[in-house]
Amino acid sequence: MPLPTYTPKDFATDQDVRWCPGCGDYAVLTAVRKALPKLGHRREDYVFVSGIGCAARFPYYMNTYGLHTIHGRSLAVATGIKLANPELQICVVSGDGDLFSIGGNHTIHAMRRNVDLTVLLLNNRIYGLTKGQYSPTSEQGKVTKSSPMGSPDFPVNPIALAVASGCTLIARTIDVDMKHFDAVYVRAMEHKGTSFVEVYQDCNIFNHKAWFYASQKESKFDATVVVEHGKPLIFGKDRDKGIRLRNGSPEVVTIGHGVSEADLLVHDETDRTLAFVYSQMAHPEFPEPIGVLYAETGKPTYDELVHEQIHAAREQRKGTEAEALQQLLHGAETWTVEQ
Ligand SMILES: Cc1ncc(C[n+]2csc(CCOP(=O)(O)OP(=O)(O)O)c2C)c(N)n1
Ligand code: SF4
Repeated sequence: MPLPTYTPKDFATDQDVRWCPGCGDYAVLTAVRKALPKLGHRREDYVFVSGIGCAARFPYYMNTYGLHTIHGRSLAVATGIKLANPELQICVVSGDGDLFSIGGNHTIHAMRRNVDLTVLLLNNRIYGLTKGQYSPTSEQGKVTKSSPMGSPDFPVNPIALAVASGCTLIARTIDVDMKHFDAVYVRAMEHKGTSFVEVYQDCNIFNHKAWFYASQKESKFDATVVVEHGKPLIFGKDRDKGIRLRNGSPEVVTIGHGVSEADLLVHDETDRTLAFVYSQMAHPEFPEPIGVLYAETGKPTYDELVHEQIHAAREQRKGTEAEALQQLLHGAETWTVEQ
């Protein structure tokens, strides 16, 4: 059957969107609804899965299948859904607390297993829903109601963690940059394997302006560098600055002062070591890399491998499914506990 021609409206629900006015989650919701019609799947093939938090309200607002699960368990549930029906297109949307604190374990394991799904981390560096406690991505020294003397924790680095966990597509984008978000999101959803997108998201109530250096036009050209495969890392309002590698470490240089474009680092999205280098580039010392930082194709996905085993087990089986179950129940792997 030919695919219906969708518009963003087809993905909207009749639910009142209950985020605070000005929250960055609105822009992400709009951008996701705009991107889905380009992906070429039926609406009923999408499943949006979330944990608990403000960002985790996302599935209510998408006219697709969806599950609002429990805190930190979105990826465990999403993995189960993918295994049960590998045809589904799964997008997990949740916050930094949900995905990196209580759910940190599941995030690592989904990534290392290369489950075929997309994770959208709406990173506002705070717990929004529970009213502004520090989160695993909050900067050290962050003063909140739960850390009146400043958080003693050093933050988790989501991109470095994704690199270390073996994630096969790793990207970063910003809530207000809809065009950039769109390109990155389409790429992530089309990727076979785990794709992870860190979205710098403004929580204008509890952590306003946390990412303004990267999102506002006065500062973003100097504070970020957009990476594109095969292109040199050039940035700055006048596009006169670049990144050079020296002994494996990045260095900010000014083009024209004994440095030419040919000296600059050229983005190679297939280079995991480079992705780790990018994860270490932090404002204000460096511009922060934005875009698809790493993409690996050809690695088998968890769901494929599990289904290969199911297929192989069925091939080896003699008789009907019912007989196989009986064989299993009466098989050699049973024992009697003596009184
Ligand atoms: C088991 C459990 N522990 C704690 C909570 C309380 N809780 C709800 S949401 C949340 C964190 C939300 O922060 P984040 O994931 O960053 O999402 P945001 O609200 O900022 O979008 C916490 C700690 C809970 N609901 N369940
Ligand atoms: S508390 Fe923050 S993250 Fe939650 S809806 Fe309000 S602005 Fe958005």
